[in-house]
Amino acid sequence: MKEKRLITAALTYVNNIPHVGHIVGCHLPADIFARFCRSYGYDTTFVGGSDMHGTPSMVTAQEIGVDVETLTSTLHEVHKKIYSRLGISYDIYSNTHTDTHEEITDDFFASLHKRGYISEGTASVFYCEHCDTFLPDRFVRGTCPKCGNKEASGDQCEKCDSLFSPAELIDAVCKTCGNKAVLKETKHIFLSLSKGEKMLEEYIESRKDVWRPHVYSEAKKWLKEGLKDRCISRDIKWGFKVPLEGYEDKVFYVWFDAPIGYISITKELSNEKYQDIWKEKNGKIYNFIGKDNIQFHTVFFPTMLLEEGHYNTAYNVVGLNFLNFEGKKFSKSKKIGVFCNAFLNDDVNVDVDTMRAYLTTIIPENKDTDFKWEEFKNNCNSELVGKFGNLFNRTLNMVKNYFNCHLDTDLSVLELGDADQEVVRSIQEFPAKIASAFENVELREAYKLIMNYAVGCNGYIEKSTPWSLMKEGKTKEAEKVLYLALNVCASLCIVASPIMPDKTRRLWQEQLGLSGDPTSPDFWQRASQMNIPSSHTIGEVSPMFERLDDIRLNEIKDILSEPFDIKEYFENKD
Ligand code: B3M
Ligand code: ZN
Repeated sequence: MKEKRLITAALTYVNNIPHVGHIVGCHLPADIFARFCRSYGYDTTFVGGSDMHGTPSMVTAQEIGVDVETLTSTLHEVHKKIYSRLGISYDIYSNTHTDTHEEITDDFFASLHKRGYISEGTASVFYCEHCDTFLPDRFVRGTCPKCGNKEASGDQCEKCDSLFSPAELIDAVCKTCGNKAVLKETKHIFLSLSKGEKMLEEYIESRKDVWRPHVYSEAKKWLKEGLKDRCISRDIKWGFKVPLEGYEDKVFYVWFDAPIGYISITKELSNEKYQDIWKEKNGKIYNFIGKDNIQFHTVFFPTMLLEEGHYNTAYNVVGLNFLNFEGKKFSKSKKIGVFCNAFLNDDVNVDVDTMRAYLTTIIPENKDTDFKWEEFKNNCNSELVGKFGNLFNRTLNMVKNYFNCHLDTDLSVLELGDADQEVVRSIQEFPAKIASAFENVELREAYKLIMNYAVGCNGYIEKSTPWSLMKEGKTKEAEKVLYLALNVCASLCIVASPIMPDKTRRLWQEQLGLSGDPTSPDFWQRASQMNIPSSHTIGEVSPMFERLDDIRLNEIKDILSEPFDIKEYFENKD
């Protein structure tokens, strides 16, 4: 039976639209991995969605003057469209404001309550007397107790990544009106994390060899500090109401319901998959997340799952680092970055796979990385055009020019010299090496190997000089070289398809003239075989990748550097 895999990408807040940092730090790596898994033959499910609740959306809604429900449901559709345009192959992209999600969240809570993991107590919450309202964490600003950053929000500091309780925040003010924020006692519900500590420790230990070292060590660090009970209700209006008497005016803390979204979105896709993967624990779960979410995915959520007792936990938590832009932090207000709103236009003139290929080279797998336009151009010109595309182009063109698009080769009776044998060996060996890089979620390494594979075959053509063979009348020899090179091209289409799904499908079908689709499930096994029939006619030949000069690069830059004006978007929407 096929191994089942559920791949999740962090559920994005919909308080704005994604920039390229969100894509490269989560959606794209999850997608490449999911595409690989499907192709390799795993029974793969890839789920994602929008994190609708929480205060980030409330802050934006207030700023631009729309209600939070309209804001989130509209932006949810915008996100969905952008991911689909970027080839992110979600089996479902839903959100956390659905009936299914509310039902599962309520059941989850009831079960935790029944099992004795929920307690009632009081918490000191910021209150603004001027605005006459409780202030959620993001509506409060103050000085971080750990690093002194003056722009910390109520419960976390973006500068030093620490989380703290509101009482620890220094000189708190209301973000809306700037007046002093005071702490007020109100009653709340708490999740006991300490009761689950033992189970969590065993779980984290069991993941030691699978999680990346920085993920594992961060989980251990939190464990060592000791798990404090965590308040899971909030005095705000946006979110799911806490289903407990006396708490009717409170909603669940966003980080309580959001990760349960992975479960409910799976169920929304298919009840069978939900039962199988989450309940029967058949299969491996992979969570792709940014580094600021590691604590929630290695400590908070697993403890919830272990205490609830009926659900599967993640096999791997793939924690990714951050992407900077030309050495600076992404910033909409300073127009620093690459924004994705351009992809909302159906006719945007930017090649998606060229972008995906470059982004793959800067996936922040082990450390923060940098987006650089110059590198984008170089990757396009020297890797995609110069290596990968060049191999297809020259091979196909020679088949067209020397053999009128048709090869008749019987490999079984051909005499293979050393160079031929080496290229045959590369077809047998490279796909397995590339698969193992994908399998370990080393996607940059996979990309490098793919390029090396293409370079190896370019070298073979250089060495074998089919053009001279033709001049010397050694037609059969030349045909053999081209036949082997064509097979490398076919194999490359399969192994590169998780990264460049559109280009590889088109190369396979339109240019190599092969049937089937290299991006479809279970195709990978063909990557180490000879896919070109002994009597074969190729398709239309044309360059698949466009060389970028500075003029074209600047055009692309202009298209993608335009920040999204959310206020204007909502004003002009209807
Ligand atoms: N929405 C944080 C973020 O978008 C949060 C992730 C939830 S994953 C369950 O970065
Ligand atoms: Zn106020």
